[in-house]
Amino acid sequence: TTFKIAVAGATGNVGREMLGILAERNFPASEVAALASSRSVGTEVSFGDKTLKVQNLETYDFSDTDICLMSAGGEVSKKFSPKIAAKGCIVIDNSSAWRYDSEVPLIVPEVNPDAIEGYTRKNIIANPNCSTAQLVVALKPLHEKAGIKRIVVSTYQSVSGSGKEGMDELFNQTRAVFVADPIEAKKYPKRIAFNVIPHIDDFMEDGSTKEEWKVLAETKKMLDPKIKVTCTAVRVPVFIGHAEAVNIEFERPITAEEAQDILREAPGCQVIDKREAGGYITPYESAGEDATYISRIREDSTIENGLNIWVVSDNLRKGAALNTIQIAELLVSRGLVKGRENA
Ligand code: 11C
Repeated sequence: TTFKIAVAGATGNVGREMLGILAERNFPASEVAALASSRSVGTEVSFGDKTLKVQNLETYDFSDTDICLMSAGGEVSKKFSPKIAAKGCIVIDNSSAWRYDSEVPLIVPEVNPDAIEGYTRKNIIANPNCSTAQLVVALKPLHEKAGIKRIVVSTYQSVSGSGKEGMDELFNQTRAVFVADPIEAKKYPKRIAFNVIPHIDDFMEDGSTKEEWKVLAETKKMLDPKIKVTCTAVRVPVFIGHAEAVNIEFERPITAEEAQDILREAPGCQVIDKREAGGYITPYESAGEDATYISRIREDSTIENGLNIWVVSDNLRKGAALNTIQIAELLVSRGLVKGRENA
């Protein structure tokens, strides 16, 4: 059986990564359409060793498309996803538009695969925020073992999380520093080159940012609504790979050694934890990789049943494109999407 796939937002950071991963994993696609706004129509994007001409999302006929992987931003998704879903095409959306809708499952296949069955209510499935995806992959097996009560998360998020413009801004400002040109800040409210910015997404009434709220709301929805979550989200001058320092308080005792053993066996996780110079992962090494890496696993003796961990993953892959394609694979493996028999 093969499936007709559309990638909406195909020219963006995540859209291009989606096309790359579909090809890399040999997704059983009979056809892949690259879609974007009318501005990008006619440009070309790579799909494995082929190139695809970008078609217009606004006029594309979805009636015989099985799955639409959507990464075109929240506003576009709000407008188009219901229309696409009404044509019988399942939308897997990477924006925050549908994540908090009780009729839309929010899925990380290693964490809550069974929740996918709820997709039929809207024909839409949501993909989490990049910071949450890698976090819950690491937390799930620990939660099963010792029950998580509360987590304190500090993120170190790369500029690719804010799209190509974020990457260009880091590059241009870094170059400007070296050639002593004036520094222009367009994408971020402060300079990002050789700096860190404690502000991602909009501010909310209680003083937290939307990014920090997303980590909280999405962790509760996917892992356990009883877990208390507090987060500080920080943008750092790194191109690809988000890192997170996570302090965890458990219901029951768990040693660092037990946590290491559990994480070594856990799906999607890779432990790199040598307790010596260089014996840990950094975002730079995570770029282009699929795993959620965990390092610096140690007990926190300032609280009862406490652990600290360092979690790193490629935000464009597990944080976005890879997870979306794993959701599509889950639909296929559970027989939830029809597709067509090969001739
Ligand atoms: C960032 N986490 O790094 C954001 C990007 O809700 O899907 C993804 C925003 C989202 O800026």
